[in-house]
Amino acid sequence: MGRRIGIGLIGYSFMGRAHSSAWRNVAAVFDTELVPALAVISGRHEGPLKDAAARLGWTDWTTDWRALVARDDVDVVDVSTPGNMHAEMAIAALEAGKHVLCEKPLANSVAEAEAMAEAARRVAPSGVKAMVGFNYRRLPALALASQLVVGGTIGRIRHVRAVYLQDWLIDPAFPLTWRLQRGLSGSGALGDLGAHIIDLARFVTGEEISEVSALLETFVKHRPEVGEADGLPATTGEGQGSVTVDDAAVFLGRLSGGGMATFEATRFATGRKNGLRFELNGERGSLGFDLERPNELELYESRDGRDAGFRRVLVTEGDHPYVSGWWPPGHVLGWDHSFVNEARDFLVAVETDGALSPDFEDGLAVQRVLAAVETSASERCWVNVEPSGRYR
Ligand code: SOE
Repeated sequence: MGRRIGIGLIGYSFMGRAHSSAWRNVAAVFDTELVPALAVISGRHEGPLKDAAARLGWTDWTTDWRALVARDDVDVVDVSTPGNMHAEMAIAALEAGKHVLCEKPLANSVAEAEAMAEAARRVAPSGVKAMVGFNYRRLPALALASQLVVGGTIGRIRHVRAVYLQDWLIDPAFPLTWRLQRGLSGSGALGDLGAHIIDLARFVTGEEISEVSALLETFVKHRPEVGEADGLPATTGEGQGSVTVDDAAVFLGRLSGGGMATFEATRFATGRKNGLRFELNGERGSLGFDLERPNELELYESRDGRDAGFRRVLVTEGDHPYVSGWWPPGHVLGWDHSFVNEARDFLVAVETDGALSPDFEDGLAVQRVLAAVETSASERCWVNVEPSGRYR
């Protein structure tokens, strides 16, 4: 019998659902000492919030997130809201002595991310943990990729090639939701999708991105305004509003180890629904990953012979990262399992007062790359990224 740890979740939409499922299932999958109790969920609109609480398995609900933070039965505050609320909520929770899991990207600006990292540093000596939800690190294949690179299997990294492609904005009639408003989301495809592949590049290579050169584009500049009906977004039919974020971002980066990286993040890749592809070329080999085949890693190791070539590693063995908690070899995992694995790492770090990653310093490092990309695109020049000191 494990020990109870009370969870308070702010946000009940897409990420709120993914995180609820992770908190519900983690202790059944992994043998964690801490067992989450889904204490309370918060959101702004009572109707859909009550429905979500019942459907997602939460004991209680409140429309007042500050009341959630203040509760004695809440040990962890999970911030799964749009980015404009991350800083205020996460800092309030850390100052109240609660552990925090915050969705990505960490914040809407470097200043906010710095304040969050500073708050996390202040409370760290008392064992309070702060993690940012870059869930793709928790896919077994990408975790294995990181282990192989750090272990030297493919040698020094020459190239990172990363794309994250979606197409849900190709219709100009798609409404102006929060993700298309800079005040709410911070940026567009760049922060939403680009942040993931920036984090993966850092995680898998163990290197920083030291400078960038970028191009951003907003293809559809006006879209139907949205208001709210019954607490849910709805088109008002009252006209068009300005899109204030990028639809697509393409950028080059220099890696701190001397390699080159290219990144592409777009919501206009017609036909691509959630296409995250990642390739590394090293001195002695290469690695490839495609989210549409999430259990596989392509591995090439340079050697002589006419049968040399890429081989497909099925990352479902018991000694592969995270797999021991799940199913026998070949019983494949998917996107949502990454959130359960993330919850597991979070609980272990809290239980053991151990190191945890990606922490708010990692979130800040990604935020600095995002900001440098925006500066580079607007000023049409190369921009240095302030070093985080996390990786070499
Ligand atoms: C956006 O479409 C989105 O939902 C991201 O916000 C998630 O982080 C990504 O995993 C899937 O796409």
